[in-house]
Amino acid sequence: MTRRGWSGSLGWAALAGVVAGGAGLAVAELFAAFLATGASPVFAGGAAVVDAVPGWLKDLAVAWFGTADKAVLLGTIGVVLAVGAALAGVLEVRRPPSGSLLLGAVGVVAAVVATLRPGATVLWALPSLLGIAVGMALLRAAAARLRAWAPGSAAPVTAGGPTAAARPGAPGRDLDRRRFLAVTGLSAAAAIIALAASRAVSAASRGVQAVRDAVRLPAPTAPAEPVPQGADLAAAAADGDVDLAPGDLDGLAPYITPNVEFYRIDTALRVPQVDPADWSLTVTGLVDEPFTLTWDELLALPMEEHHVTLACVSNEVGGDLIGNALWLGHPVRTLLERARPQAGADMVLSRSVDGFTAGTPLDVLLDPQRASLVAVGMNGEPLPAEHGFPARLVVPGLYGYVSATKWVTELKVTRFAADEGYWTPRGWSALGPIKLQSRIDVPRPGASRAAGTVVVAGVAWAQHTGISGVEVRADDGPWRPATLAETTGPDTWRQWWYAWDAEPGEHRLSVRATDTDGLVQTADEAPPAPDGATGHHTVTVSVA
Ligand SMILES: Nc1nc2c(c(=O)[nH]1)N[C@H]1C(S)=C(S)[C@@H](COP(=O)(O)O)O[C@H]1N2
Ligand SMILES: [Mo]
Repeated sequence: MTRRGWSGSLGWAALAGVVAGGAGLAVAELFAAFLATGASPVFAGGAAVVDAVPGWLKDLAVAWFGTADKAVLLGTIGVVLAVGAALAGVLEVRRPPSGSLLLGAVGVVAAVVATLRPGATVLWALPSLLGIAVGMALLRAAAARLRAWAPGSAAPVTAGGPTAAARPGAPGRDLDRRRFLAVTGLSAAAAIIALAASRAVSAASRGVQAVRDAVRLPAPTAPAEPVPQGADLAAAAADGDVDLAPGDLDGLAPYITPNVEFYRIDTALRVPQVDPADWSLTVTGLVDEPFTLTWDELLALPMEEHHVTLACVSNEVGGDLIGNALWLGHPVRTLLERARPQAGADMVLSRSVDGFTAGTPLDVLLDPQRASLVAVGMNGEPLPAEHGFPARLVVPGLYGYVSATKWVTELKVTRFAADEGYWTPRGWSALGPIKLQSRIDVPRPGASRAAGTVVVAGVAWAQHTGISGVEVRADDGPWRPATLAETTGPDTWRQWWYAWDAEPGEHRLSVRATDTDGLVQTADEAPPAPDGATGHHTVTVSVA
């Protein structure tokens, strides 16, 4: 065997492995598309990785890749699987059946992982098992043909010397080569067909999109507090209501965040597609009267509207994992009161269809002064699928990870001593009140401005307490009061602006807020974990 032939057959072996593995995976995906999308080995495996990776790695992934973190994860899984399958191909040709056993082991692991996903049944093992059986059979067949065609690729030639087929120019070789290529080519074709079919089947889940688009939300029995004219500075500037040129505010987050721009944070690799016809909300646990509501029953209840600014605990100082929306929903409080919580209960564990849970203090949810909603509408539309369609929780004043369960299906009244939400065992605090914070949106870091009056603007938030003041300073100068925009109330962020008299040079601009309790935002820097970042947002600008 020449070197060239040796490496050439290694390449064929690797290709056979990748094709067989790919075909097995495609078969598994197709089966999963029919059975349960969550049973797909790729997504069950990916979700298991998401749940298992340590918090610091997850934070790093978000920091590096932002909202592309899920695509990067799936891409990485794809590369690892392809390399593993290539290895299985080489092993199967050289030391049968070690390669197909390797594939089988991966398939069994995938099957077990799938059965451990939230809401899984033992049936969820089937797609992986069936897929891997197909992959193993294809690999064995391809490897046998390849060994016959290029025997140098097998384990060191044993006593007795090369077989007839191995001799150059032997008539059998051509036939074996054609057989190998046929097996591999047919496997590849089967993989492509299975993949296309599974895409077609999952396209049916887009049906939920059509159902969402057809939903007519009820009118609120208690409509929203009106948004004051001066809550959105850019709009006010455009109307001539404040002495600012609209262009001065380019980059300032709008008071209401449009749904398409609203940040999205969750552990779901595939957005759950929940048909309201199959959905229900159960109130259970330490209650005297557990009950279940259907979608129609929920929509028939009185609906309230409320502006609430959601924030993620992972938001860095100056970050954009925060957004403000008008939510339509039914108060969580009345649902809990109807179920009649028992003495000793102090937490509500809300659960999503995808297994995510959040632990919220019961007294917060029972507080008549706090508009905690089972929300069905967001800025006048049904919830977008990524934001929890058909229903989610929205609790003013608490970070999302302890309150804002999307695709919510269960409210379990319980005790902090007995239950914990998804993020608590992963190093995040059991309680997550939103911390007083402020952000400079204008100018952007690194921006250049002409000397003279420079408009500085941004947002500040202290949900459910409210913002009473914002101050800005340049370099180590004195804190100067900014002008506050109006707001609907304490549950949302508040815009602010400041006319800075800028002199030439490089300058650092910082902001700090004060809440209506008189608390001044701390300069102490803390990272997001375990209960929210602190410190002053500072941007550097150059003035010429
Ligand atoms: N089902 C589910 N709900 C969830 C989460 C999740 O991972 N799964 N993440 C929570 C977190 S950490 C935040 S900050 C908010 C974000 O809500 P949004 O994506 O609508 O902005 O959703 C919360 N609800
Ligand atoms: Mo979050």
